[in-house]
Amino acid sequence: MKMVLAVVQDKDANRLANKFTDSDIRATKLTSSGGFLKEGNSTFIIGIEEERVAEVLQIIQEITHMRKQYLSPPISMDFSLNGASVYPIEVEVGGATVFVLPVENFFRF
Ligand code: 2BA
Repeated sequence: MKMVLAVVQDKDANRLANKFTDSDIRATKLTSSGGFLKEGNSTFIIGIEEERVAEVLQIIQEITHMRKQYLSPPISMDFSLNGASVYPIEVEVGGATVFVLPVENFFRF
């Protein structure tokens, strides 16, 4: 068995959860937030047989989309700053950030 951990954007999270249900893939959705943007995202925990990992990855890839987001720099009172430094910074947010981990034991009580 493997554990897939997938950090995805909130915009894709409901569609991804529905697709997992339709595909008979058990998943847990956690509310999370990115350390860099400090904005909400969703983290899925999926315990899955090794032979179905490729299927899980394919679903994640199919549903999630990379998007551009803008990070506003903090407002500075230092008017000597170069004007360019006050513009928002563009970042490309995945898609999905995915980890596949080995599972030593799996219990359901
Ligand atoms: P955030 O940490 O909010 O990062 C959002 C996006 O900001 C990242 O997209 C990346 O394009 C950019 N970014 C992150 N850290 C940066 C830095 N130090 N300098 C410049 N740009 C930076 P993604 O790489 O697609 O990551 C999306 C979200 O996935 C992250 O949200 C975080 O929640 C998670 N994530 C990404 N890499 C991770 C890792 N190695 N471990 C755990 N979570 C990770």
